[in-house]
Amino acid sequence: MSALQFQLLKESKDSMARRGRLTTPHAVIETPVFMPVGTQATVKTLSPEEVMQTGASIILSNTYHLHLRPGEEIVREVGGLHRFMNWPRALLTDSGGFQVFSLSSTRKITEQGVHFRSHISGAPLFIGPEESIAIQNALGADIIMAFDECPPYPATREYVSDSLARTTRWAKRCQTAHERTDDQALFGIVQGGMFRDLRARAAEEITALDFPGYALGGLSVGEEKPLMYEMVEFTTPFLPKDRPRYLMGVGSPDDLFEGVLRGIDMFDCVLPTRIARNGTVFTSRGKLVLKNASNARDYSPLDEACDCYVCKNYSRAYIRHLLKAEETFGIRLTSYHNVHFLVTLMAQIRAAIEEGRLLALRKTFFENYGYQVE
Ligand code: PRF
Ligand code: ZN
Repeated sequence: MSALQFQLLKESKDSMARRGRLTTPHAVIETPVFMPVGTQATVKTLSPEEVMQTGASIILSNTYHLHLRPGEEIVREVGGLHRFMNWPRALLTDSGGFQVFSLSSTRKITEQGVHFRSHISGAPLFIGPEESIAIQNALGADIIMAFDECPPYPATREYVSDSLARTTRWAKRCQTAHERTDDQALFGIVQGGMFRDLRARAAEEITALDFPGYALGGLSVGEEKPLMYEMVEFTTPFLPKDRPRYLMGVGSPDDLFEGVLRGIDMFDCVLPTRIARNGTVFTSRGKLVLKNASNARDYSPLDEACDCYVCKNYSRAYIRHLLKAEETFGIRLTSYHNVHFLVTLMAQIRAAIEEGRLLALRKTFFENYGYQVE
């Protein structure tokens, strides 16, 4: 029994969108899917029961953070990450490659791996492909990621070319190091920066290694959105149709539509929980900044079109008051609503793919949300 099955249920006729089903040891995941981020083994401010009530079936967590604190040995000892955080559904861990670059200081990259300093203690540390996989095997997520390098943007083609060659060599070492093939699926990551030929080369090299799923890395790193969409559209045709495709670190409402239309099945993003902690919520009519004075006497829900627990029970005025008073319940309510919003949007996208009306849904969504489509 392999750790992961992917069924392609339907392909759109008028776009590259796909409707699929991922079966993992802990959950059956309908795709396209949005994965809320639980960096430190918690989706910030929410209990696992609450995350489940939003409809989420899989959470992303981070190797880098859990290795630094509490350390994978503690997680392994109690029976793995699912039990440690009391989340019974599916988990995906990112490899640490990206976080080492975005969070730690004084990193040095060698063929062996990355030397860096902990952003918590300052201690010198090292993670390479073998270390990342050993940590991810100890954590026990359903899906684990290859250890890669995400080049900065902009970067020269020479840098990106050398970097992607190293990412391919690391990907092979990850496969060799991976010991829990029965219950953990290891995904490959396609890098290549913003260069089409390098994306093509990366996709060919990584798919030749035959992973059960493929991620697009190195996107949403500061480039303009049209360029990101162009790179996604160019790259997905190089990936096998019968494997899931994951666009890493991407997940605003517009990005979800644009990614799905270009053949992406999985997304993760800190956006819903991050903006929630600044008091901003997604609504069907665009983003709402709760602290604005216009909400002080607004007794309507965050979103009239939302049927979540928060929108059924609390007003904009009340939640604004909580945020202004720095009551933690306020950011719990905005976090819950925002995660529910993206998970529900994805369910609407899946239904639209099934019924052949994804482009129509996108048009009405953006007319209301305030963007102009076409
Ligand atoms: N690699 C890994 N994780 C990531 C990325 C990447 O390129 C990105 C880029 N958006 C987000 N998370 N391993
Ligand atoms: Zn709501």
